[in-house]
Amino acid sequence: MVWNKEEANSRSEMQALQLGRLQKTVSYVYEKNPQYRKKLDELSIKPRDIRSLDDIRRLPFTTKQDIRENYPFKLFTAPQQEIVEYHATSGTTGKPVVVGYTRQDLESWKEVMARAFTAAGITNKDVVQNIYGYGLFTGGLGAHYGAIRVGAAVIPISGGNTQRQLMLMEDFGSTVLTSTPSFLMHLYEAGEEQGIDFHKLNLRVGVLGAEPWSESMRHQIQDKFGIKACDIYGLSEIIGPGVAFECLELQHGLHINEDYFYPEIIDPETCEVLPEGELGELVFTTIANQGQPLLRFRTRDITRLSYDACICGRTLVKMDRVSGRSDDMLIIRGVNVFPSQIEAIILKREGVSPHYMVIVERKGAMDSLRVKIEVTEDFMIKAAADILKGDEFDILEDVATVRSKKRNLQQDIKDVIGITVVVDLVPPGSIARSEGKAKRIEDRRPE
Ligand code: DLL
Repeated sequence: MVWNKEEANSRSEMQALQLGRLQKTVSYVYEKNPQYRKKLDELSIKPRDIRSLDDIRRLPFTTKQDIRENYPFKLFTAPQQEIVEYHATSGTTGKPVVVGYTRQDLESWKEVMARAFTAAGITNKDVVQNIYGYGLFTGGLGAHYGAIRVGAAVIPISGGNTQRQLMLMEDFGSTVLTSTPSFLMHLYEAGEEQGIDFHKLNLRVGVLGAEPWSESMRHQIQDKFGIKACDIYGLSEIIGPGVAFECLELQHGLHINEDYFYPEIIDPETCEVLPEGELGELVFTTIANQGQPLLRFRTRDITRLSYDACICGRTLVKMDRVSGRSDDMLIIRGVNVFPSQIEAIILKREGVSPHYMVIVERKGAMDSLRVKIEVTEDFMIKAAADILKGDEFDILEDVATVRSKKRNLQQDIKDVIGITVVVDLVPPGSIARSEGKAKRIEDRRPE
């Protein structure tokens, strides 16, 4: 079932809709926004030059830096009195990236989120425990709006609050969890410790995103909670969550709401547009936004597009799950490394949990990689029991197991990423948990 009929448009219907909206957006920003007018004038482009969808390639790119430099409102195109809500991302340095929504933008957001929830099978019978943070982060309110639009009941609990999350999950009979995958894993561990059997609860579906996660992480979450887990993607600059979403039927690849956000894939080095199926940086032009429309916004997220038909009946173009960000990519001795590659290996191994931290250090002129990985609770309990029993043979066996586990992980990671790493196995709970997006990289190299 689709929420809007546009989700199943024919390609020609979709392209006609996109072209009309693109032309309108270019005229709108040219007329109303001095920054865009200046940029387009410098390139000698007038709105009337946009005659086909391919003409989008003539438009300039926009980056996070451009938004920052125009802090807080200079890239807004709608007049101040039409803005009804602000959001912002914290970013790592300096001023946040600010976005502003008009009433109509909020309507669009509700619609695209309703599409995502409908695709995950969520209806007015559901109780959505919304674990995404409320506030300037778009996750909380985005999921809130979408849940209400489909008629579900929302528990606006926000992030953190582990004990209360577990209590309400049981007492309110939550059927849907909306959360970052990493925080959900933390909730599972906390609940398991208290003897909660998640399979006995009413939980059915998870709509998870805001950070990269792997297929193996999906399987673990589905098994542990007894739910189906669908991926949801988005970024504040474009609208927040709801830019793209997975369907329950296939759970493979995310449908992009391309009648709102026009996607392209570019080579991040040359900025050349890549053909369908090639891996590169995702770029969006918002073609229905009013508050702060963005032309060719460089997301830094790495993925590929596919226009193949989907079994769910949607014709919306699909993107692969995001494998990482080009700026999350570590370059170690010339080799490109994504934390997600390491995560995929960890998740396939027994005795270790998906809580890990990749540490980059520099010794002399050489960069080196260390990966801290937590062992599981079961593994620790057995080792501790052997030590208490004082059975030397068992203790020696435990030590040998740890050593071989460490060696195997080091070898597996080397096989995949191509460089030697040191693995440190650490006790459960020793890597800091985040209430929102997980932090996986600690770069200790001097600036
Ligand atoms: O994370 C919006 C969101 C909230 C999406 C809730 C999904 C659910 P930002 O804080 O601006 O917005 O961060 C955007 O997070 O460019 C990606 O790098 C990453 N990201 C978001 N969703 C996914 C996902 C929200 N499903 C940045 N898979 C994006 C991988 C994701 N990465």
